This record gives sequence, structure tokens and C-alpha cells, in this order.
Amino acid sequence: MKKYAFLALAACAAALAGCSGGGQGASDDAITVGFSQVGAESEWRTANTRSVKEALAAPEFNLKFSDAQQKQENQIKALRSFIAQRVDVIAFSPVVESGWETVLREAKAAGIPVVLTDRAVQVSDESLYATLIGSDFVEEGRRAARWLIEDSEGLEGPVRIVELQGTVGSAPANDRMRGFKEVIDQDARFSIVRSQSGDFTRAKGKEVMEAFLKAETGGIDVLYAHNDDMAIGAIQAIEEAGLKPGTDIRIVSIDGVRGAFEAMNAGKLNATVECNPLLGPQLAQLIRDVHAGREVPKRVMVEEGVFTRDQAAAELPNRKY
Ligand code: GZL
Repeated sequence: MKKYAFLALAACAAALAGCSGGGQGASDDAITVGFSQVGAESEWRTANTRSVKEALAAPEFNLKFSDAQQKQENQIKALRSFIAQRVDVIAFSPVVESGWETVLREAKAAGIPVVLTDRAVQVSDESLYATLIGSDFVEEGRRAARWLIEDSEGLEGPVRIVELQGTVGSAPANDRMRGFKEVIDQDARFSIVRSQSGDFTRAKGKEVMEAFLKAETGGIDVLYAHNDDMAIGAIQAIEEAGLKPGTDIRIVSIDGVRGAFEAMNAGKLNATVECNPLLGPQLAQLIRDVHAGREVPKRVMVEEGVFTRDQAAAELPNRKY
């Protein structure tokens, strides 16, 4: 029997290769938390990871942190490893919405509560997770569209929009697309002429925007990007095409990271819809409550606003991410 136990342990160690933490300084009765993060694809994600690690560095927690490099199979491996290690609580930001039912049933069977942070999952049984803390991505899409309609007052149209979607199958990409379309379709001047995923990264955002610029010989009036990193990549493509971002092509994106405020300050980005990554303290409290068996709301929202070019200079010093 000992031999198999050893082998299982070795397998877990291998699966945790992308992990860090181990609870240096954790108190004896610390809550052991297995956290699987999407990756490090954007400024938003970097700030989110920092917030989570800072909040769970307290001695009351023993954090085991895993970076999935935006691959679902890595997240599933990490969750299985956390189950094998019998952590007290699992928390994770699911890279995509579907494909979680089996591993979440394994966590439930092991009696390990699961806290979703940032992004949602699609499951047939909502008891498979205790709570979800994150933003309302549909409303973020609506806010982007409302800004665009307001900023287009007096314009005749047609207004030709290209859309840089987030990671295919992810909750923010699905919901931001839906919210934006729900509002923009109410105004006949606007049409989304191209829509493609830039996977939330600057590099891919630039690459897809280059393709849009080559293909759209009829001209592009607006770029709607599901995150600031793709918008910043697209700004490079627009400039390399000899056009002025923020003027020839108006740009609205989402997150509200420092890079977006710098781009707005330079007149290259027109508006960003805030999506707050600093969920760490609220997540820590939810983990305490879930571990203690206290009731928690199924959905915890995060408050956020919209920032435009003329507010950028004043707001920049206040930005925490
Ligand atoms: C949103 C988050 C998204 C950000 C992107 O809560 O899941 O993922 O908008 C990040 O910047 O990559």
C-alpha cells in the first residue's frame, strides 16, 4: 500500500510543478487554500494575482498557488492535485465557462468547498460551488456601448465597429459581447463589421487589428476591445498603418489598468470601463466564512465605474493597478 501512496504523492508533486506557496509562516491551524489562477496574460491578471497573494499571505492561510498559463487542462490538473492534498478550500478563476462539472463533483465528493473568483462556470448543479465573486461583464459591455452612443451624438452614421473579443469561451468574452450588442443594436447607425478573439493579450490584439485594417477597405470608425491590453496592442497596429488611434479610429475598452490611463492621457484611447481586479480582501473573507461553515451569498458583485480621456490625467495618480 505504501508504494501506491508514494506514487500518488509523486504524481501530485509533478502536477503542482507550476505551483508556488506552501504556507511559509502559516499558523498551525491555518486554512490551506488551493488557488488556480488563469495565467499572466494581462495587466489586469497581474494585479489580480498580486491582490490574491497579498490577502492570502496572512498567517491564517496556507496558500498553494498554481498558474495555468491560460490552459484549462492545467487548471483541472491543479484542482485534482489540491483534492489529493486535501486542502481546506479550493478557489479558482475558470479560464473558460464549460468543462468543470467532473472535477467539481470530485471536489464535492472530497468535501472540499469551492469559491469561484473573477469568472463564472456553466454547471448543471450550482451546489458544486459555494459562491462567485466578480464583476458583471454584461453590464461592462453595456457601459462600453452607452459611452459610444453618447460620444457619437450628432454623427450621421454609418459607424463601422470592429471588436476584439477576449479568450474564446470565457465568461468575460461571452458576456461583454452580449452586453455591448444588446445596447448598440438599439441604434441603427452602428454595425459590428468584424469580431475576432485577441485572447486578452497585447500581442494577439495587435495581430488581429492588423488583419482588420487590411481587410476593412471600407474603413473602420471604432474599435471595441474586451480588455485594455488588446486595445494597447491594437493602438500599435493602427499607428503602424499610418492612422491616429483615438481620432481616426475611436477606441473603447475594458479593465481600467494603468496602461489604459496612460494611453488616454496620450489621446490614443477614448474610454475604458473599469473592471476591478483587487478582489483579494473580499476573497479572503469569503474563504474564512466558507471554511467556518457560515452562509455566503451565491454571487458577490464588485463595484466599478467608467473613465474617459478627459478624466485620465486627474485619475492616473489614484490608480492602484
Ligand atoms: C475580467 C478578467 C479578464 C480581464 C482581462 O474579470 O477575467 O481577464 O478583463 C483578463 O484583462 O485577462
